[in-house]
Amino acid sequence: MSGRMRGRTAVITGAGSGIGRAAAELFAAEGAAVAVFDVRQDAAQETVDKITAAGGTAMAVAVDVSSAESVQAAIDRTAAEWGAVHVLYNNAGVNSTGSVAEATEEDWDRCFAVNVKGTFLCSRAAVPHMRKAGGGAIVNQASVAALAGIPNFAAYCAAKGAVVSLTRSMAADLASDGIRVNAICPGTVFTPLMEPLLRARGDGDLEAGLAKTVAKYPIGRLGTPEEIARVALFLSSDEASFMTGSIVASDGGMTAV
Ligand code: 1HS
Repeated sequence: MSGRMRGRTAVITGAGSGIGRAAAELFAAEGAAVAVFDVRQDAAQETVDKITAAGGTAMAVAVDVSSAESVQAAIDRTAAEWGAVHVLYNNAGVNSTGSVAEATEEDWDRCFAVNVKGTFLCSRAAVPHMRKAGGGAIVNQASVAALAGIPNFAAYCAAKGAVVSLTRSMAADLASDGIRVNAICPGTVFTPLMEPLLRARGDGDLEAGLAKTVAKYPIGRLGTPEEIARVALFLSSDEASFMTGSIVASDGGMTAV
């Protein structure tokens, strides 16, 4: 632990599981007070319990990132509790199913509501607090799906592409406020979000789906939540002080080949 987040308040969305939970634990270990946002209160509370058991500071906030009202209330509550919001990690995301020929309108809308609109709404609510604090850092969760066509994942690919474009737009708009905005494009990490895709890829057999997926990764394995969390920590920290508008792949070489 080197205290890279000491004195900072960090909001992490989707922090009740997967990469978000790993990031919440890591940021807290580095000294941040972490607002653990998740659509499931119990999942958020579990993350908070892990953090507090390790001596960190965190609070659980149930929030639907696709709802402007819910997001505004959650961000304002965080700022009221801790006096500031310095870091926002827009990690919450949902999957989609099917190629463009099969995807349902409902699936498409849900994918954009959470992955894209959620990023917009959380950022919009957090920016005034960051301005008040004299600056901040936003990290958006994109995906390798923004950089390469992933079969049977049309809405997700499109939504993550939008997150990349939104990241560049936000970086341009917010640089003068001292707010840096970057995106991570993780390769596949075995999290609850990924399980349905992996199972479908193996025609219902998770092990077969995992093997097919690993074959796409030159490094010979999938990523871990902790590996992506470390990239988010770096981008959120002063170590990345000259980085804004960057789209950072962390994908074991998947998009390099
Ligand atoms: C869900 C995550 O953003 C990864 S997109 C799917 C990538 S892969 O499994 O087809 O390599």
